Amino acid sequence: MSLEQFSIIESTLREGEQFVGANFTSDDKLRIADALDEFGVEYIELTSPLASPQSFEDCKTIARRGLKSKILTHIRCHLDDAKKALETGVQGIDLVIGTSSYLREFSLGLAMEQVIDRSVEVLTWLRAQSPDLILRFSTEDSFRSEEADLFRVYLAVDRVGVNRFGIADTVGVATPMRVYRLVSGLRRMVKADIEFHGHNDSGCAIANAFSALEGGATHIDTSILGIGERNGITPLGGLIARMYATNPALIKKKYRLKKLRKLDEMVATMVGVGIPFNNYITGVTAFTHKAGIHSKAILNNPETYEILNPRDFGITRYISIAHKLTGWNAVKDRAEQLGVGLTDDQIKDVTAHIKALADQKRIDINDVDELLFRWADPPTEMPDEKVAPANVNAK
Ligand code: HCA
Ligand code: CU
Repeated sequence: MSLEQFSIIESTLREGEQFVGANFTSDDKLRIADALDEFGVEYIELTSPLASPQSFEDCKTIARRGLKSKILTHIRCHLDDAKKALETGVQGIDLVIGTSSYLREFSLGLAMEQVIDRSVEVLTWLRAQSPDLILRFSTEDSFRSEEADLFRVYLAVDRVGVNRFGIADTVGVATPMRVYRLVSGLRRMVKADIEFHGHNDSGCAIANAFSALEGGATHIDTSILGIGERNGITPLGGLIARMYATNPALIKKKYRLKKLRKLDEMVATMVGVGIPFNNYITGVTAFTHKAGIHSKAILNNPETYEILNPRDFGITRYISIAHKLTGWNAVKDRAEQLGVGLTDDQIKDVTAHIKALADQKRIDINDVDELLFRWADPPTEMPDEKVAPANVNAK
């Protein structure tokens, strides 16, 4: 059910602000919020209004902006935080408190009983102030907390009437199986929505988010490019790739996928990083095919080696042909792009030549083009005007 009905809580403007390179101005925040809204995320989470005076002002401005995405802010479990958050006019407040012994001992200095009492106190107060506020309660470091402690605090808080429970893999220690077990356990106990927030320290953030949905979670936290503390959380694009692979029609309907590339590029620039070459969807090699066997099949039917259709994301696939693994079908396609008429036998000859040349040195698309023109009958000079490399919008 959740795989069809999930919502994204986009936390670039909260968890993402905790990325070492992030230092968003008010204007940056508005640009990010507007772009996320256009993309179609259901919720946007903002840094606590207590973080700084400007954070408070920005929360108010974004809350009043009339975006379709619901605006949330994120606070500690303190009455003072709750009061300030209410003043911002956001639609929902995400509360978090540490429940692992690490955080209770070395950060909060609270026993589990005190964690429960404080959570109930703050949530009860908030609920009394505003019956319509979307209230979320989350346990920081859930996967290094005692399961019995988690369920005790969840049940106590459930009686106050929270809309959503959060499970947070704060240190990136969880695995898909563990996430599935914890989420489905909670799913059986409470009726409220369930959110999963997963860090990526051991590379499981996307898989864990997916597993959470399979276990009955309803909301997933993301940030653009995954930015956040340390190496960050489930990336928006990665979650989109994962969910599209399961149900393309749903994802195409829910989100404006062609906006993803601009979002990734904009935030990469703002925080001073490049988009990794192997990034989901927007990485420079995400739709590049190389080996001859792959290229041939891609030219016949791209679904042979692609579960994501680049066109849905406004991106073009690319077939790389200037190397020793090349194949004659891809070389033929390039000859057709250049308008060089060669028979299949001739193309096979050129291909053998390309491979031999690539064994000697590193070659590029210009070397291939030159060979193709030379093989033409009569041989033709390569024109000055270059034909763009073999972007393939295969049949
Ligand atoms: C933090 C910790 C947090 C909170 C997640 C949540 C985490 O405040 O930086 O509110 O569910 O990873 O535990 O991001
Ligand atoms: Cu986090």
